[in-house]
Amino acid sequence: MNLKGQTKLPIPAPRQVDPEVLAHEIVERLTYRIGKNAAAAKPHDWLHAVILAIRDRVIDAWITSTQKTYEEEGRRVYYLSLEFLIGRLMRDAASNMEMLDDMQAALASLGVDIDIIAALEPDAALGNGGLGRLAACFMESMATVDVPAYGYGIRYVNGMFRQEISDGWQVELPENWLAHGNPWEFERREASYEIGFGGRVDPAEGEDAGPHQMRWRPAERVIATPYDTPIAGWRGKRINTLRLWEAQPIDPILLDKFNAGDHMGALAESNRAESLTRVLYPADSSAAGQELRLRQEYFFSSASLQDIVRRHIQYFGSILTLPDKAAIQLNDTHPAVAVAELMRILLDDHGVDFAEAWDITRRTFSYTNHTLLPEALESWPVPLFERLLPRHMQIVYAINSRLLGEARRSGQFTDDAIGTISLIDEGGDRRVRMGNLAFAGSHSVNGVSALHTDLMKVTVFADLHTLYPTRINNKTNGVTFRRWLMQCNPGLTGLIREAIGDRFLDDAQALRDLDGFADDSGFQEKFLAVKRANKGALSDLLRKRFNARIDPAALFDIQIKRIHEYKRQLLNIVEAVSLYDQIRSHPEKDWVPRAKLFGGKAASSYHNAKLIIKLAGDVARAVNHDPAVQGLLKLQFVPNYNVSMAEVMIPAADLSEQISTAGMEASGTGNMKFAVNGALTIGTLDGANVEMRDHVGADNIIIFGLTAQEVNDQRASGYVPRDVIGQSRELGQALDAIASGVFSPDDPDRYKGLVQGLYDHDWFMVAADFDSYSAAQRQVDALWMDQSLWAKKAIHNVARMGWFSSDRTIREYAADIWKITS
Ligand code: GPQ
Repeated sequence: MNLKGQTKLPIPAPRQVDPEVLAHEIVERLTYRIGKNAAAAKPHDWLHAVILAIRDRVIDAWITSTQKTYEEEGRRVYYLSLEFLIGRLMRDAASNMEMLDDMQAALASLGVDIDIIAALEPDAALGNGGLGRLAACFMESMATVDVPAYGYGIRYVNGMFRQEISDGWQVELPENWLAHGNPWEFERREASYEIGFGGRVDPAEGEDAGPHQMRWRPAERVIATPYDTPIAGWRGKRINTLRLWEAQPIDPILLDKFNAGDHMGALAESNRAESLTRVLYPADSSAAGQELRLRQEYFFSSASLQDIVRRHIQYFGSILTLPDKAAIQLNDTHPAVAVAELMRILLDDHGVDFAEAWDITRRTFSYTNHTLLPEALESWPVPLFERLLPRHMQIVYAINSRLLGEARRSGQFTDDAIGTISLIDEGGDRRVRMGNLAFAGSHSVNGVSALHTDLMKVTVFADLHTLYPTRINNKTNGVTFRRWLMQCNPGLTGLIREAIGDRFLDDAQALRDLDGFADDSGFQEKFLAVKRANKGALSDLLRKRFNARIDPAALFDIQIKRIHEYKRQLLNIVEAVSLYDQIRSHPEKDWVPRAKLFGGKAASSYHNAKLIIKLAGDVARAVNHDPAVQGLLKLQFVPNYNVSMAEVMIPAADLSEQISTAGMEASGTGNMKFAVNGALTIGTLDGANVEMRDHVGADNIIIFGLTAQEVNDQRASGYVPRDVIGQSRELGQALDAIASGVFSPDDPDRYKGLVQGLYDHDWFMVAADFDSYSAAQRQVDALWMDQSLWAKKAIHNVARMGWFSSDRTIREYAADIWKITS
């Protein structure tokens, strides 16, 4: 059905929002959708009923937004991402629809505590970490700043694994967010597509077939079926769609096989198809590598492209105008095969000639790079790529010959440089470089912080940058202040509203007005009281869940993020060991009570990351049981860190640990969330920390350690960690204690190899930065003694972080890359 031109569609009557009406609606949903009365309803039934009531409001606005998008006929954004780390949606949707307070009152009138039922909603954990959470923030901001956008991804049945800690070791358990259904999603079976794999390629038949036109005959096919979730922007202004694909078999069961007694064989095809979208690879900043991953990448890229092209042709007639109406953003290289897929659709399905197809493709795509780590740069063995996607392999070769021709003709490159520009890595086994494919197939390639973008130009993409010097641009990341301030920290939000009014709710930069209160001692006290209440709430939660005893009066020092050597949780732990040692040696000193909290998941196959988790636990056990440091130092590893846990931990932090080796963290986004919630940052000049310092002021952030340039220089000039350790008594002692088994008496050699690695290589410069980090921590202690000064600096942080709203980031993407003015 074509809605174009039809202006008078029937729509539901407008709804009132007040507690009484909402209470009726909830009871109505409970009765007729869930089949229970209030007396029989369990907390999960109430949650379901509440979500249905909120959902109806969202749907009203969703229909309006969708219609507006069609009528405006402007360019739409398609955000392709293998990860969307959404978390819970109930509070987010209610808050953005401006019904949270009324909903709370409605529930109270029914004798239901909104906090209790909210905690029952499973996290949608369809992502690993920063990259996936950024996609979720962007979806919310695109709706908020009125950009018509679709997110495209995979509906994993099992998202990010649940982490348990058993005897100190990480154990990975399957997560099952869909176990009890998902009231936020709608299956759209009319928009299903076939996705092919393998098979052969024949020349296209017919007189008017062009020289580049081929016919791919896949050996295997699956169906992609979408599930749509509405994403509400602030004040319900616009509702966009997150469309996640599920793989289904063409034949759910092969009855002939079944009837012949081959029961397993009858279901084999079905199992194979369903396994495609079964599980998220828990690979953060590392290439997942396996064939199933390439299948996932192609599956969702192809389904999304077919959907985009189908919609475009339905409304605008010709595929040739696609770039005028569609801006496709590739979130890292995971969907980079979409470049070859669009070329295939243009060449083979629509008979467009190669030059024009390539022009259309490049005007349509843009690509965001999220890391410079070599181990994370995706490439696929040519034989695998060719077997799975024979037609795409031909297209990659054809693109490559043009690309290399252009590079050669420019006369700027040596043979070696041509080798780095090539889409095929010819060193060792031949591999398809997905980063180069994404770069070549896009009109814009962006980094995620100023430093990261600068480094991109001189490292991974140096030669491609020389060939296309205007393509690389920067879009510093941001976070949505709705979730990461207003929803997770109502205490601070209320205090800010009292002080400066409500303007900041719509314009994060208006937080600036809070600067005027930084010196106001009355405000400082209230600010500290809010923080103290948030710390109390976290402390209560940790006691209830993990039987941990954390004194809310201590300085809460928090490092939560994926466990990765470059993020240097090890530096933090070694410093804690050193502090422990110093407190015991000098009990007479005036030590600041600290609680060091850690959280994060390790990739399942990442040995050192798992060992670091074990070390955190081992050190915690020793420290927490030692009466000599009672009340002065506590360590706690918080299991199963996820979005919902972040929402409790971040508002409770005094100190935010952002201590990656300079040059290695592309941006960071946790750093931003902490600062806007009034934590001070201890950090290196890495990623977005650099720009945070520029915004909050060098006096209001604690910076230590080598710069990216210095890290580079030291590595180049022969860094000798053993010598550095030899010169630092504190570091030497801490490492000795760890290596000799002081914290692992049950297995004294457990950390020998880990410590040996620091002596021998220390690629991540733990030793080089240790003294500087330790001195910075003592500076933090000194500052903590002056609570008024601490509060003043923290308030400046809140006031000056407005620029890091993802609304600002999205406006920059819209203006510079997507060319959308909203
Ligand atoms: N990031 Cl390549 C991930 O979370 N996963 C990945 O696979 C890659 C990058 C992060 C990156 O490490 C952070 O510095 C960024 O802030 C984040 O992406 C969003 O850009």
